[in-house]
This record gives sequence, structure tokens and C-alpha cells, in this order.
Amino acid sequence: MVARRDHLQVMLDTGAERRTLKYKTDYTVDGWGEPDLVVSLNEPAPVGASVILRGGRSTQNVAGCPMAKRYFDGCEKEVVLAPTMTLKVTGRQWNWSYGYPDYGDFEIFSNMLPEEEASEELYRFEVDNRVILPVGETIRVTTTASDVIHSWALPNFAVKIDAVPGRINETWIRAEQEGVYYGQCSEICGVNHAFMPIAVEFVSRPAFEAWIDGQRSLAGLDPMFETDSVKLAQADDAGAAAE
Ligand SMILES: [Cu+2]
Repeated sequence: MVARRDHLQVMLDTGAERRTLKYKTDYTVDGWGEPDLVVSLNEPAPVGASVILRGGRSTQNVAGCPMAKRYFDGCEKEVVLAPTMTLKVTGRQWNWSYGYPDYGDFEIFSNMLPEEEASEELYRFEVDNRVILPVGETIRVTTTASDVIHSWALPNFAVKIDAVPGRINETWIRAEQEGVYYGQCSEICGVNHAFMPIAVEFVSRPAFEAWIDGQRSLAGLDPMFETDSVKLAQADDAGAAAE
């Protein structure tokens, strides 16, 4: 699904050049915010040219590019998924903090759960605050560190990227299924190196937005989405306060 004009980029690649097409001048779109998005070119693409869609929130165009096939039958297809958001990871002795620069100036700290609070299988993996991310979207991940070199490693995503003080490294992750994925700091960083796990939970877009609004409210910021679940949570709080 692509809900917003600035989340979709349409390009024409003739082999000799690649240019970004202009909305309305070169193409029109039907179905903003709906599962099926129809992109129509005002002029047919030249024979042999590729039409390239970048749309980070699209989930239709992942495997085998069915969306591109459906709407650009006869053209070569290539679909590139642009990131919809950035996760800023900071390693520190000895926990991880996570910023969400697209969603406000707040940061969460993720500490290992002590042995008595974690389940037996997840001791040294489970944390008090998991990273929450939307499923089906490409997430840009930047890493840095506040003291010594750490490494943010998430084996399910084939990610192991150094977090270096004074530098920013960049990678990306994307999950097609909701769930929790675990990793650990993978660069010896001091006596508690073995106690800085990583837990990333992918949730639906509405659940993510509700979580973001919850974090914003903790940071004293106004809600960005005003989702139903946040309203419900606030109603519960009000109910609890009244009791
Ligand atoms: Cu570390």
C-alpha cells in the first residue's frame, strides 16, 4: 500500500539513462492508500525500457514483482524498496539505545532482562524495551557508539555492523512477518559485553504507530497518529485514575 504521494517514486530506465518521472505530467495514480495501486504512464514506455517503482510502504511488489507485472505488462521490471524510516542505534557500555528520528526527538534504552525476569531460553537475549518496527517496510539502520566499539548483530537478517564512536555506519533490515528477532553485541566492548542483547519486534503499521504515540507521550510530545489503540489506552488510564 502506498498512501502518500511522497512515498512513491516512478522512474523510466531506457538503458542509456534513468530519469524520475513527474507525477501528473508523466503518470497518474489510482488507489492511494488501497492494496492495489495503479500507475498509468501518460505516454507508453519505449520498447525495451524499464519502469521502476520505489514505494517503501508497498507490500504487493516484493516477491516476483507482481505489482509491476500487473501494471507494466510487457516492460522489464525492477522494483526497489526505499526505506520508509530510520532507526538510529547507539551502542554504549552496556546497553543499546534507539532513536526514531522520523518520529520525534525521543530515545529508548534497551537493557538485558535480569536472570530472574527472563525465561530460561531467552536469558541474555530478552530486554526490558524491545525495538519496535513496522513489518513489511524497509528500515534504514544507522549505528554509532558513545564510548567504545560495539557491533549490532542480528543473525536472522545477516546483519553484523560495527557501532563506532564518532562514526555512523548504515545498513537496512526488512521483515515480512511479525515477530521478535534476537541478537547480541558482537564486538568485545568490556566486562559486560555478554550482557547487551538486541531484541527487535516487528508489528503491524497501526500497532507501530500506536507504540510511537505512546513513546512520544512519554517524551512529552503530542501524538503523531492518534490511532484508535492510543485512544483506548488513554481511556483505560482515565478509567484507572477514576477508580
Ligand atoms: Cu558492546
